[in-house]
Amino acid sequence: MPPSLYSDLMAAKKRNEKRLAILFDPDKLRLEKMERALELAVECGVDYFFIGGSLVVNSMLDPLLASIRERCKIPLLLFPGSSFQLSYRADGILLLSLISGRNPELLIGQHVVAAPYLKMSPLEIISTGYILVDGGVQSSVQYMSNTSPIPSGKNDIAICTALAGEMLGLKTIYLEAGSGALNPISESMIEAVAGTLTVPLIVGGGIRTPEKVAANFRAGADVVVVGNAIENDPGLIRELAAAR
Ligand code: 1GP
Repeated sequence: MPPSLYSDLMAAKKRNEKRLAILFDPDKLRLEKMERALELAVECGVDYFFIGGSLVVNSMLDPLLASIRERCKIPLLLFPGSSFQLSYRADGILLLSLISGRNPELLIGQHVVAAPYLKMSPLEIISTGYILVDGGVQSSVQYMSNTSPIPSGKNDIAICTALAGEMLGLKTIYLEAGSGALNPISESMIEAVAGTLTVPLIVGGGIRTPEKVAANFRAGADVVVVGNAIENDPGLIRELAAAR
């Protein structure tokens, strides 16, 4: 049996090896740009593709997963905005519980609906404590989830939320500033949260430069996620990958 995505991620964390994830939102995808992004991702050894978005109103999810799989073996992880965004064609799913919020649907409700599907599926399930932090502009996640993000300067709240998530058994913690955030998660918050966790820390939202990727890794992120910046300019993948 191949090693699981999660044990591989934990092993990488122990070796202090960093991972880059590219987020494809099926709604925003432009095919010509995706082709280029895939080529470069393979060439540069990108570690994961995360697939999902806050809405996903088109029916592109299955065809998108199939067409990426035809072209490369980079692991495909669903990053679903709702229980409608599920597919057997991925390798795994970040099963997100929005632990920064107090919306029961996103803490446990949608998970109950999705559980029978997931139980039957071949997907590897990686439970994830999803923590939304204020990124300086109202994000789609904030609006759609009807929750308040953690204020960007409140490292203590982020630490306690992440710790509670780990204590509840969640396998990773994801600090999210929201897609297109003006202010990505601060290095000081990443450092504070990473310092208290034993599970892998994923960071995303508003990350646009290799310098920022490198700074996030130095601060303790195990996985950095970039979406918009690559959708705009797939050529950036080379520099982002070199920042690991
Ligand atoms: C993934 O939402 C982010 O965590 C992606 O954000 O699109 O701003 O890179 P960007």
